[in-house]
Amino acid sequence: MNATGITDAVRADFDACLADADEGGALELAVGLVTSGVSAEDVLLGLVAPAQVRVGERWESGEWTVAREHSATHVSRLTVDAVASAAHPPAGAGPPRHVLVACSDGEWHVLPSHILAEVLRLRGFQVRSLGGSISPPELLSDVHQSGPDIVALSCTLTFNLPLAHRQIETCRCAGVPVMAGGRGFGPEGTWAYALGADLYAADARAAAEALLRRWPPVFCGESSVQADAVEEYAALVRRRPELLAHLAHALRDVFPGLRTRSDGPDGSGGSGGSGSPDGSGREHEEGTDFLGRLLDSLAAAVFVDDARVFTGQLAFAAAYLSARSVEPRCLLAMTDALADHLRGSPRALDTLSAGRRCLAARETDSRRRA
Ligand code: B12
Repeated sequence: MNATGITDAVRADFDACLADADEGGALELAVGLVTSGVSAEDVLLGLVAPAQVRVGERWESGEWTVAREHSATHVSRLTVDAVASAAHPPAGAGPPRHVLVACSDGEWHVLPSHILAEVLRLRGFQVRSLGGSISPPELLSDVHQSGPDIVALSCTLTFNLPLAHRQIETCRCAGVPVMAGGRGFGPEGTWAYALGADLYAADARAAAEALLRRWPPVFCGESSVQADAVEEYAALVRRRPELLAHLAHALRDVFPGLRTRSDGPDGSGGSGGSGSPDGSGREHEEGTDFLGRLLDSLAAAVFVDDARVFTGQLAFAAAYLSARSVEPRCLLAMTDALADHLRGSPRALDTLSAGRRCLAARETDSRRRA
């Protein structure tokens, strides 16, 4: 039992509800905690959020299918809504404090921002929530229409960082400060500050407390993104289709999914698009999506000038592939194939070298443990 009254047994029961897609059981358990006196904030942050981390681990390890992850996340989403409705937010005292909660462009991890929105509401903030991925022009338009005091920007995936930068700049132009949060902004929000965010908080409770401590929010962030890094990033984005086709061809015998489709004469996979009738077209698409995310992580690492953006993604990819009995050595082949094509991109080459070192260290480590 911890200070919140949420015991390990309660956590295990909630995990079981997620595993069985038991909506009724999950809601009864979570709302029951609130009616018995546990704060709704504690239920959201001490029960639902950590359960979602375990959902991610079970998917990553191959124990759960994507469908099972989806159904569990659906139950968590319903639980967040039910817990928020069962709680009584404080009656509005003082001037209204408007927070606009949005996800970074390309980001479909909505639940973290949803939990943040509910926690802020429970603390008396007036919250408008925009859901998943939103482009800078759409964000700007909403900022103009709704007039928030601050934008709370959520980013889970590091390869969305360059897009988050555009959103932060957009808000700055509109005269609205930005609070950033979510795992994508890195340890202690390192990359949030690098992108010019005015404030960072590690979780929803810290976010509410930081805002209550220092209201109204002010501009204090400054982007440290370098012009030559942006240039090199932009070149990588322009070359993405060519690089992806090169990787798909170079790795067709070592990377899952790629070899199952007949190669066209240009090595780009032919013109059929849908692949063979046995469904290998889909596998090919998944394989190239996977490589595409690695390329995007390399570009994001170049953008924020921090190889950890790429090495973190490689570590995830290696664990994901190992859990599916695929030799993570294919990732080393990927760094080599890319290095061959990126001779004119010094930052990308440095980042790829860091990636190689990270993969080599992982291999030594797993050999030592075997
Ligand atoms: C559910 C889920 C999904 C769902 C999301 C559905 C939804 N409606 O949200 C779907 C199916 C869409 C999905 C897709 C993908 N996912 Co996913 N997903 C998850 C999972 C299991 C849970 C996310 C969640 O709800 N977390 C719970 C919240 C509460 O956690 P949190 O981040 O700690 O949030 C707190 C703080 O960060 C903070 N916070 C968050 N935002 C903000 C904002 C501000 C301003 C502040 C101050 C604070 C703040 O407050 C929150 C509450 O305290 C995570 C696992 C995990 N560890 O999170 C993987 C995970 C994030 N996903 C992952 C991956 C790889 C993907 C995909 C790339 C998979 C694929 N093959 O397509 C796609 C990418 C989609 C995209 N472009 O966005 C990986 C990422 C690993 C990596 N290094 O890249 C993870 C970590 C899974 C894993 N263990 O491997 N995913």
